Amino acid sequence: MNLLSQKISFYDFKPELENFRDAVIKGLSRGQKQIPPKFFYDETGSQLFEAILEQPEYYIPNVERDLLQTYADEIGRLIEPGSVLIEPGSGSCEKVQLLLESLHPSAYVPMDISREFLKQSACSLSQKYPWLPIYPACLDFTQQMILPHGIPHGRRVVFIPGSSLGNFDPLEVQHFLTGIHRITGKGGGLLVGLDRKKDPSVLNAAYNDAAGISAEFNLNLLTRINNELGGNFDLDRFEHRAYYNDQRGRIEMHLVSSEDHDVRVSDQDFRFIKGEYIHTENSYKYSPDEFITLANSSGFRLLKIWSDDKHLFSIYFLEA
Ligand code: AVI
Repeated sequence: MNLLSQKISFYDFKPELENFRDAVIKGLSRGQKQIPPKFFYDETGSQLFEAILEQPEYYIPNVERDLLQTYADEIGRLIEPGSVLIEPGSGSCEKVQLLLESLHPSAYVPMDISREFLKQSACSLSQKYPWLPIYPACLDFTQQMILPHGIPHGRRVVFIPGSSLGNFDPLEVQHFLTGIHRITGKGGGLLVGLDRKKDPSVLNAAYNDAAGISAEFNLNLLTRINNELGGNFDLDRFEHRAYYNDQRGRIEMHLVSSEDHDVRVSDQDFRFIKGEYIHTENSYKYSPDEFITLANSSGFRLLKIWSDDKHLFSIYFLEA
């Protein structure tokens, strides 16, 4: 599909991918071994993540979809038709489609680090919504938040669904939201979908699905290291562990070594002792008060919050 035949203006800010090898070597050399969760998402990892979204225990997508569908008109009125809608980490641009008819934005700015995926998603979105001007921006939104030139005037509203803010530390979230405040300007909006604190048994089940997909997703990181960095991780010597850390208010994902052994990656040896683990992900859970306080400290004030009956998940609309 030719981008020019559609209302698409593609901007490539040429994001520098953090070198996978450097990050892995650095992470495995630390006292507490760790690898950042963004490296989960090679092709297999992205497919496994899509499969997680289908697991009955992983309630987030269904609850968020129901909320967006139920309150789309109200959300549309609050955001105001004619706004410019910006989505960092837009991926397949699926969730925004639940809002487009009621929002009727003057432009949509999907942002993603994955160039081809961004182009494809923008093209199929444009086919479904030919009236919508789309300005896809290829960038790493955790490193740079820049808007493409030429986007229409109008209220700027940033959309962050899927609880993706939960994968950052609260301090990082505060910096990130402050950066968003800068680009929306005073009067701009922020629409966030974020997972809530709840009975730990519900959380533990969500990250330890019975079909074992979360475990496969976590362990795939080792397969990726073996394939791309010439590693010799033996997947039978590592176990997936995910549990709710009540003190920190977050799910932690680990890969735990089941015995003492050495692993070689890119010509470097790393010693694992039995029970030692690589920390691969945090997924913070927020009570509404906690998130509103955090957003306030970045200059946003709450206008409206929508939650499901079981208080599993909330969608917040805030104003800059
Ligand atoms: C992408 N992110 C919001 C997911 C989460 O729930 O933290 C990633 C995930 N990790 C394991 N399951 C899902």
